[in-house]
Amino acid sequence: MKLPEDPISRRSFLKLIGVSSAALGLGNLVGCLPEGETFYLEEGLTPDHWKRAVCRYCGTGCGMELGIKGGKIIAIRGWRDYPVNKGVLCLKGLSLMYVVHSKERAVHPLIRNGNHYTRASWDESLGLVSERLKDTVSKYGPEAIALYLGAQLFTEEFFVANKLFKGVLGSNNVESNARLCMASAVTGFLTTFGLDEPPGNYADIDHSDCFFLIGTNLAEQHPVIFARILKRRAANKDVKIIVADPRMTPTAAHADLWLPFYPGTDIALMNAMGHVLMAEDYVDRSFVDAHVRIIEGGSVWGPEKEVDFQAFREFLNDYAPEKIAEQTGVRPEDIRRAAHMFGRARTTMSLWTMGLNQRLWGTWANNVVYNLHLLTGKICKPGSTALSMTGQPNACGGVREAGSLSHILPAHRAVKNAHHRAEMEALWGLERGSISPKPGFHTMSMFNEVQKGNIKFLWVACSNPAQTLPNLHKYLQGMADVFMVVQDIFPPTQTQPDAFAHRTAELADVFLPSAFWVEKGGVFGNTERRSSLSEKAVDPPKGLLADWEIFAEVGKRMGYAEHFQYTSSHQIWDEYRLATRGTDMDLYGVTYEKMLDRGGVQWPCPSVESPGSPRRYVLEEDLHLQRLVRNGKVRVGNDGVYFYGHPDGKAKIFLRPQRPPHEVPDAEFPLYLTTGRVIHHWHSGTMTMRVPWLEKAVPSAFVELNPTDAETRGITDGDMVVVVTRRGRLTLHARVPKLSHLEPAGLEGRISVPRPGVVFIPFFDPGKLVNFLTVDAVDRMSKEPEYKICACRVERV
Ligand SMILES: Nc1nc2c(c(=O)[nH]1)N[C@H]1C(S)=C(S)[C@@H](COP(=O)(O)OP(=O)(O)OC[C@H]3O[C@@H](n4cnc5c(=O)[nH]c(N)nc54)[C@H](O)[C@@H]3O)O[C@H]1N2
Ligand SMILES: Nc1nc2c(c(=O)[nH]1)N[C@H]1C(S)=C(S)[C@@H](COP(=O)(O)OP(=O)(O)OC[C@H]3O[C@@H](n4cnc5c(=O)[nH]c(N)nc54)[C@H](O)[C@@H]3O)O[C@H]1N2
Ligand code: SF4
Ligand SMILES: [Mo]
Repeated sequence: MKLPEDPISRRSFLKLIGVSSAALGLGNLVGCLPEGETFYLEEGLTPDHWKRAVCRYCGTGCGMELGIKGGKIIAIRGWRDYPVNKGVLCLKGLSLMYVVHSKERAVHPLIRNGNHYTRASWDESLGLVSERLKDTVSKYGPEAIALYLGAQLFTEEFFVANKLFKGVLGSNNVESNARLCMASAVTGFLTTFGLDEPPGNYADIDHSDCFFLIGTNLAEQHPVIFARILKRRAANKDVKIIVADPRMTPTAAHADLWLPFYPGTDIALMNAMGHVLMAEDYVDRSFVDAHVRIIEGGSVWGPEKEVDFQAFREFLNDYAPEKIAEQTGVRPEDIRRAAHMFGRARTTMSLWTMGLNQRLWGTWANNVVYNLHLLTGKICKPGSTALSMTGQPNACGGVREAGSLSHILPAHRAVKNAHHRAEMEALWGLERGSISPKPGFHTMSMFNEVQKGNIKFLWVACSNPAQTLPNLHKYLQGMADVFMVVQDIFPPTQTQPDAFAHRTAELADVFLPSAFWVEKGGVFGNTERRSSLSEKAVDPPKGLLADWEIFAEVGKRMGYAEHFQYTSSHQIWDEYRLATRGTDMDLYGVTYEKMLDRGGVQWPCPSVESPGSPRRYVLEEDLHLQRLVRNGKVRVGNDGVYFYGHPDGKAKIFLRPQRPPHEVPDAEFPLYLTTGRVIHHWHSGTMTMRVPWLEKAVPSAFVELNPTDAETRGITDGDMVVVVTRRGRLTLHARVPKLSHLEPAGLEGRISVPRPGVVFIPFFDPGKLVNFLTVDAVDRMSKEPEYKICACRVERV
């Protein structure tokens, strides 16, 4: 198959893939390359050899094989027996060759000189970075420096970056963009189970009879996982899919039941499902009695009060479907139907992403999903689980596991814990007391400190915060004023059209180009606790270093050479394995060789001989639990389930009430604005906007309106409109799908439409920054911003 460049063949390309998907029983799901097919850059090319890699886009973590000829990638196919994707790949994964071999790749370090950049040598630019870092620490202390990393770096790169900042320089101001993404999932795990990361895995999909998808657009954002779900349903007619989302998305279009609630009312919706499950006795009382405590905890991390089952029943009484129908905008009979499907199915699996996490009450929303599974005992069994889907390839591995947030250290250790600090200091060969006991700034407060001038040195690697932070008007000046190092694969080019602008790089004082994923190799840790090795496939453009080499080089130049004597990422991984040994996320048994051989390994994996742990908290499958039992630390009952994250071995059901979002519509701003993604583009678009057929398919941002809201404003499809919030305004074209009714069967392919009262704008377009409009209010527990909800008005230009 040839990868098309013009829009005509792009159309036939999509059709081709669509047809193949239909043959797989996937209906009108487009955007996936089926197993067994290969993409060639041009017809007639034959690769010299093939290399195995793991896709660096989403947190699905698909295995792929790259065909190489003359040092270039010329073909891509799915890794056939890879357990995650079994040979299937999506559009983004396939577009790799256009990004890696783009003529616009950054190949020289640059140093700012007033309004323009001068090309600099590595020696000069790394010298400047090291000097400046040293001066800042000695003048203002370690709290005046900060490092902001993207969760698309390899685990080894995070490990070295943490060693440099938290270990050697004594600054815990290390954050990752996963704060904007997975932080509420983390606090959800920590409160309910006591430990981060999920009990179940993707394999549960193949055993599930009911899927509850809430606040996730899998068909566009995790297409390979959605394909796996559709395949399950195609093979088993009793399987049902429920989609709860304020928009009719391509995901919802495939649903058996769509629940179109108003943004921010999903806690009420899920509590109402809980009410029905309770009232109609879908409860697994013996599971609850054995494994669950019920907690009333209205406050943030405040004191918790244990209550009895009756108190939970009474709490849910306020959420009878009839009582919350008006507030949520969902018909009571639909909520009942959803609860029946959830409760009646032999096995039920929930999946969610940013619709629940990027919220003022994101942690609570995560808790409430777990409530439904704990109440019905539909967890820790094949096909029954609640799986928080990860956004980026290494938000689990590099960020959460390797400790790349300002309050944590590698392997689920805490900055505040003296014993944990001492362990890391010993492992890193540092003096006792090198790591500061004070957590650093979380992302939004970090950029606030930049704005206030308290942070004097900011280093951004593999992220584009000047486009992707919320409420941007508040933070851009700070980023322009601070001394900022930007490390990216695409440069600041001020002569380009807006569509290719790099909003962060263009504010840099020093720009460092880095090698791309397939040019360096390393490990990603995906949604399901799977660590996978992606091999180096091709050489980087001449002179480029891997991100970890840049961090190590700066460490050496600052006078800490003995701590950064690495010659390969393999060495770094082996040091990191030791840091995890004996912990609940034991990776000691996960070697480079084993990851390649098996297609990734799921932790806990305490020994080189052990296969890893597909399901957690289940004696039969969880190697950490087996160790605890062997050592006489815990005793497990007949069903083998034990939630060892909490001292009493029980998970918690929390009584979480519905609360309003930060901003709700009013007379002046009568509509909800929600933001997110399209299948064609990755985040800030630096990579996918450079793929001709993706850029042509969706060249610019748009605002999606329901036909009823468009009609009352005299807006028709394609009109230029202005969207206004309390923080800013944006002019863009309107997308008004022609739909007279909103039923799943009425929607085809990629079209989506919000429910009445809601509009949607994607954030990929550097020329139309929707983040001038969004709010920067954060969840009080996770500190994740509420990108998903604010109030706006829309007017014709
Ligand atoms: N093509 C593509 N794929 C990607 C990415 C990409 O940029 N492009 N990014 C990756 C990353 S990092 C992430 S985090 C994931 C994100 O993946 P998703 O979370 O699936 O995608 P989003 O578009 O951010 O938002 C998901 C849904 O939330 C809904 N929503 C809006 N308001 C609410 C609400 O109040 N409650 C609920 N429950 N839902 C609401 C929106 O209508 C939307 O359909 O995608 C990953 N995959
Ligand atoms: N309005 C709105 N805003 C959002 C969201 C939303 O839903 N709505 N979602 C939020 C979420 S969930 C996320 S995850 C963030 C993502 O936000 P960002 O991380 O800021 O966005 P990316 O475009 O992924 O930035 C990655 C950068 O790394 C560069 N890069 C790629 N590979 C490498 C490499 O190997 N090394 C280096 N050094 N650089 C590399 C790319 O060119 C790009 O500039 O956006 C957040 N912002
Ligand atoms: S689903 Fe995600 S990991 Fe898989 S090919 Fe697509 S972007 Fe890559
Ligand atoms: Mo994300």
